[in-house]
Amino acid sequence: MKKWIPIASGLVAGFVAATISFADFSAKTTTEAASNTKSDAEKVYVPFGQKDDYYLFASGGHSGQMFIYGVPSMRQIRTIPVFSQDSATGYGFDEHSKKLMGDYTWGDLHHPAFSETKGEYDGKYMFATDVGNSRAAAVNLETFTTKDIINVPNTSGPHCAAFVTENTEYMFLPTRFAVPLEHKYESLDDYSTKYRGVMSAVTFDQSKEKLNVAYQVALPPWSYDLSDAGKKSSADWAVMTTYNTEEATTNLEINASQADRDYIVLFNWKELEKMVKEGKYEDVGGQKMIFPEKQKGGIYLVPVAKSPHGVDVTPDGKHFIASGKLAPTMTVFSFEKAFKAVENKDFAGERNGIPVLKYESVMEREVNPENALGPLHTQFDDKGMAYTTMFISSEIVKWDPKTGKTLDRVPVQYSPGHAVAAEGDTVSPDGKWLIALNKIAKDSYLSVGPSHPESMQLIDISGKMKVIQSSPVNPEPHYAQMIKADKIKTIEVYPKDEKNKDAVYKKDDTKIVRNGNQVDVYGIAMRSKFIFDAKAERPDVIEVNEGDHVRIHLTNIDFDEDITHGFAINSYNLNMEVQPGQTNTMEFVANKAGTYPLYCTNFCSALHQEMTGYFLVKPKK
Ligand code: RUQ
Ligand code: CUA
Repeated sequence: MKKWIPIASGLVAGFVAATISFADFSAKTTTEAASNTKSDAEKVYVPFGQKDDYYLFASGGHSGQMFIYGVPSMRQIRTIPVFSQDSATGYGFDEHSKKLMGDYTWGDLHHPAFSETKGEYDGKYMFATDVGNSRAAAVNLETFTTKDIINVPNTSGPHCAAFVTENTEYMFLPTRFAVPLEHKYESLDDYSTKYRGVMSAVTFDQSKEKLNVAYQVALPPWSYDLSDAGKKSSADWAVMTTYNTEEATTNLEINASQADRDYIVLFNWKELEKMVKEGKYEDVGGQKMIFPEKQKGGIYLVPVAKSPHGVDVTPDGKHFIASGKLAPTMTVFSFEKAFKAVENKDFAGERNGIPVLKYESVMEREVNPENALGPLHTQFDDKGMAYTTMFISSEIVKWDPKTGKTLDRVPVQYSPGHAVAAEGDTVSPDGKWLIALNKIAKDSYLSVGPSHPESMQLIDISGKMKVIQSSPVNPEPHYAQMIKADKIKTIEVYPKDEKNKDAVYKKDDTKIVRNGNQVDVYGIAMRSKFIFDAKAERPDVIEVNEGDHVRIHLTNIDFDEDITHGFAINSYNLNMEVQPGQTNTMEFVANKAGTYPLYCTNFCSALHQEMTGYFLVKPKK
């Protein structure tokens, strides 16, 4: 396979035009594939009756969803709707999820992050942010459902998230786009003075399953790209990369790549927390906003080669590694050196009121693997070795952060953004499997027209790196995390909730209650019928008047794993799922008179086709 070298003169052009020379790769024919050694095939083959060792949670990008795969089989198991409507599960149609989604119907989900305990994934929750509509979400991993979504005020595009601290104290959401505080109108001529990049510290209350913005920091009007929380000795700290410190307001492609250096923002969240406790903040639209130019301490800048992208903390928490994007360099920085520089006030001046640490004082080594271009993100194995994606030269480079020595490299097809190793960003990576999350899949799968899926290539890292499996994935895996399968403890059925006023578990308790033009249906779904009012002549019929405000509460009383029911009303654009034991509510105005069949959308028994009824809407006159 020919190695791709950028033909465009500058690296900037190379990155932008990194649509790569595809000439030499085409999908292997079946015969060629058969020549794969049997052991490779065996490694990824999970026979029927056995299960995968890992769950992979992949970001679904602008699909607004999260995709769940098994590893090593690379078979997709589930899609979790988070920021977008999903008629398969009724997400965005039933009351709870409609409320969560508010006025939005889509999202751009980046960077899923597991909740952590002592720096290890604990398998309880998954968090993610929405770059498209500036939200954050929490997904419960007992049920694989979205439990909370918040709009994050004062921010635009929290791309640089979510990365949680060692014990899920916070996740930090710095933003990609600078905007004036409170989203006010301000001329772009006043960009440098009126615009801000805001970092939000978000907490999650597990008992209430609620997210909350604890405080915010008004950072300079730069773009914040990626972040990572410290570990062990650096656990109180977090780091994030910036670009466009030029404060360009147009043609960023060129104007944001002028300066030779941008910065890593280094902050101590314990210090910031203390400032908030001491009242050292201002109220901005109801948020506690820290202004670093007024409240000194806790935030520092570390110069780094221009327009960095990823920044990753090593498993031992001693170093952070910035990846160049436009500079072909991984820069290893030392937390210890940074702490010393902070302590000794070893500053090289200030930028926007924030002290700048001296590059030489904090930098430990610059690593430039030969011909490797476009380093973006780094993951780790159990020996502390680093695996960095090379977007432009389309490969993964394995190297030793302690020596900078290149140890191995493997080409991938093509243009990897992130990569993910098994538990690869925890304090104890497993040292098993690495998956390259490739932006371009050209030639890898059967063609589906001009646009292709993205590709995830499974790499065996137990010896010399080798790609041994590849799986298409829908747009767009910005990042993924891989967790040991036995850490996830799902429930089989929703437990009875006698306190839930909407729930009905006995046929005799079903009823239709009218209050003025408000109609509440307390019904049951079971194999293979709906019962809305057991005492009625036709228990599976709901009759209302045109204009009535209708709430249909349905409880699935099949306490039997996987016996899920759907509930749709023909031509009313409504569908929701009621999982085993679950109570779900659908709310709408019956604004169309007529006769509308209702039916179960999930094939649940041999008599599923019989699981129907009628929704009758009497015309006004
Ligand atoms: S970014 S390809 Cu949305 Cu994580 Cu680096
Ligand atoms: Cu219930 Cu089909």
